[in-house]
Amino acid sequence: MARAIRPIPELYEAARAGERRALGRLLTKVERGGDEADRISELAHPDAGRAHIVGITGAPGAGKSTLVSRLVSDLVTGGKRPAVLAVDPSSPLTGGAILGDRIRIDEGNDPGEAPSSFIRSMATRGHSGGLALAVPLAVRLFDAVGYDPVIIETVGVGQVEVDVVGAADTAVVVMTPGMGDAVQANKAGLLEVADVFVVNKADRPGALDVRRDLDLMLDLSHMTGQESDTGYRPPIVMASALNGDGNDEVWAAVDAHLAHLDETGSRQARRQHRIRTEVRARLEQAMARAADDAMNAPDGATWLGQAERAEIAPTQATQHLLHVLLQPTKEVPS
Ligand SMILES: Nc1nc2c(ncn2[C@@H]2O[C@H](COP(=O)(O)OP(=O)(O)O)[C@@H](O)[C@H]2O)c(=O)[nH]1
Ligand SMILES: [Mg+2]
Repeated sequence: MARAIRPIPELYEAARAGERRALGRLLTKVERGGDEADRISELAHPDAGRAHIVGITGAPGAGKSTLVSRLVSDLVTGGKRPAVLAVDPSSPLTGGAILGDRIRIDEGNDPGEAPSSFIRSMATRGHSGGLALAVPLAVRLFDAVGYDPVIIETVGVGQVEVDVVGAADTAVVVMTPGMGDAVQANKAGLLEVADVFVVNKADRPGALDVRRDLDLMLDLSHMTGQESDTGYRPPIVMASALNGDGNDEVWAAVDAHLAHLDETGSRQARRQHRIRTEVRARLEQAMARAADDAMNAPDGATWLGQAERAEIAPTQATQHLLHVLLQPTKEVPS
């Protein structure tokens, strides 16, 4: 029996009323991108803007999922409604899905129950640059339907992850002993984006060395970090996510950073930076699509053919193609 297809505004209202399945459907559309995703963005936009957006990154195996799952339980106990977006740029099958199942089981949520937390893993499914569009939109949706905080967990410490996490209100970088993590983090540019450092697996030998290395690097780089101009130095919190030690301190540091953002007015600056980054990513994607269209358009193909036969220089073909590309074909929506 075919199930009725619910229109997007109806799904959105259901998600706002707490229906998990409706939110899940919307997130699937967000992940797919395109017109439906744009529609969701426009619906969610007026209702969003309240949630504290927290990014968590660190090398695979650092204990991010363990930590996040603990934090989520604590937040729910404290009366919050956290959402987690586990971002994996490479694979559609991530630990995020496993984490989600684990937390759902822990909480005993059933589909009809008002959700106190929501965990979703997201992959690009082969679309490069897709995350740059899908992540901010998924975060906006979580925010709009009432989740706060919205936690973004990444799988690794590549450029994509650094970008994603660096765009959060609060960026948490998780390190562990014995992996040369402090040096790696420095290389990956994490010192610049981190607002809170967590040295996890503090139950293992070498944790204090990581702390010392980090401290030293922060000294040398003369307090880099996004808030350095406001005199903020990212704190280093020792934790053992596995047995829960230091988890309260981790969240206290995250909260303290948010308070700092609010005091200094930097939260608005972060929001603007995020919007700018999202608009740029959308523009770049639209331009890339337009470039392909221009090369396939009859006029464009003619110029391209001439360049291919070396009758004109590629630069000349490009100039002509730019004209084709910039032909106004679509009306600008009001
Ligand atoms: N000894 C120790 N192991 C931990 C701690 N936190 C996580 N782990 C273990 O480290 C492994 C990787 O954890 P996971 O949360 O999946 O890491 P992720 O890849 O960063 O998400 C798992 O086997 C965890 O049980 C900790 O504080 N101490
Ligand atoms: Mg994980």
